[in-house]
Parts: sequence; structure tokens; C-alpha cells
Amino acid sequence: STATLQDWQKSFIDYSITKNVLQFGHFTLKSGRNSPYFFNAGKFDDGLSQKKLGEIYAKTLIEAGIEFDMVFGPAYKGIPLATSTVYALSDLYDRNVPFAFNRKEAKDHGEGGSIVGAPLQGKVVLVDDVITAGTAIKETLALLESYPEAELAAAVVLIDRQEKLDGSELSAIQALEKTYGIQILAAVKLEQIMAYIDGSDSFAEHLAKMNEYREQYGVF
Ligand code: OMP
Repeated sequence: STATLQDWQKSFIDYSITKNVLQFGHFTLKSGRNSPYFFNAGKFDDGLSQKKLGEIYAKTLIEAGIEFDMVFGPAYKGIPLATSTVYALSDLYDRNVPFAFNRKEAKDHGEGGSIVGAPLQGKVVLVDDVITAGTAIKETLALLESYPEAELAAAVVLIDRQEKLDGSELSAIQALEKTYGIQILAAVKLEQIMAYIDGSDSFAEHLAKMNEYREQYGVF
């Protein structure tokens, strides 16, 4: 692979393997696809992990030069990610950024009281773990329709799986960017994970499976 990797990306992939967040084997995805790898961000389950995640989201946002006013974490998995991100923005970049999240339960009863935290207004950045088909992002776009003062400016995820949507040549990220004009940033892409494990004997079999998977579903 020709993918380039920054040192912090190598450390992050390495840490994800150590924490068993990045797993290799047989996994059925939400989409029904059978994947040889899975990224389970729920296994970032301690303080050091949250510190590192916050730093990664903050860095990815700041380095992309995104203009934003607040951070939104979609329930449930986005909630700790939003707090870690705003903490890191304050700690490392001296930016005191408001954040909010939604309650899942309130969604079923229509409007009212479904948002916790800062008022939803201005340029909103969504933080989430993984995008495959983009379901969480579409749900957040729908939710923001009830908040005319807010617009979704960007989304940041840890991993871009770089998979084609069914019946399309585009990935979920590419399609969402095209359809809604939002920027979607990923700390690490599949091609970078593959580049990182390339050359290591203990990952050779996994890499071969990932190459097959990529040939079938990949956008690169
Ligand atoms: P979409 O919401 O369809 O974009 O799929 C993303 C979701 O799939 C994540 O929020 C997870 O629930 C799950 N997922 C992972 O967490 N890690 C993966 O490597 C792959 C998936 C997945 O099922 O596609």
C-alpha cells in the first residue's frame, strides 16, 4: 500500500490493537457484510483511552481547519466522545467549546427535552466512532432540522472503513459529503490500517483477508 501514516496515527492503530478495539476475525456488520476486521470503540473503556480519544478528535478537527461553534455527540456512543473532545479542545487548544447530546428515549415521543447540554446553535460538529453506511449522521441531520439556528458543519469519526454503499461507487462518507455538503473527517482510514500492519508476519493472514474484502467492497 502507498498510504502514508503520521506517527500519532501509528500510535493510535497500535493502541487500538492493544485495547482489542481493532479486532481481526469474522464479523457481521450492521449492513450484513461479513468483515475480516471490526473496530469496537466501546472497548476504549478507561480514562487513558478517553484522554487519547479526545486528543485525536480535537487534533483532527483543528488540523482540518474546520470552523465550528459546538460539538454534538449522538446517543449513546457519541456522548463520552463529545465530552472527551471538548475537554481536549480546552486543555490543548485553549478553546472553550459548548457541547450537547441527545436522549434516545425522547425521540419516540416527538419534540421537547430531547437535547441535553448547550443549546443547539451555530456550526455543529458531530463526533462518532465509525461510519459505515452513515445512519447516525442521517439521524443527526434529521434531528437538527428542528433547530433552525443550528447547521451540521462537519462530522469526525475515528475510522473511515472506505466501503462502497450498496449499488453505488461512492462510500458513505463520499455520498454524505456530496448530498449534504458536510465535511466528514476520519482520524484513520482503512488503507492506513492496512499499511500499518503490512510487513508484519503476525498480521499477514488478516491483511490478505482485508485485501479480498477491499476488492469486493472498497472504494480504493
Ligand atoms: P453506520 O451507522 O451504518 O454508518 O454504521 C456505523 C456503526 O456500525 C457503528 O456506530 C457501529 O455500531 C457499527 N460498526 C462498528 O462499530 N465498527 C465497525 O468496524 C463496523 C461497524 C458496522 O457494523 O458497520
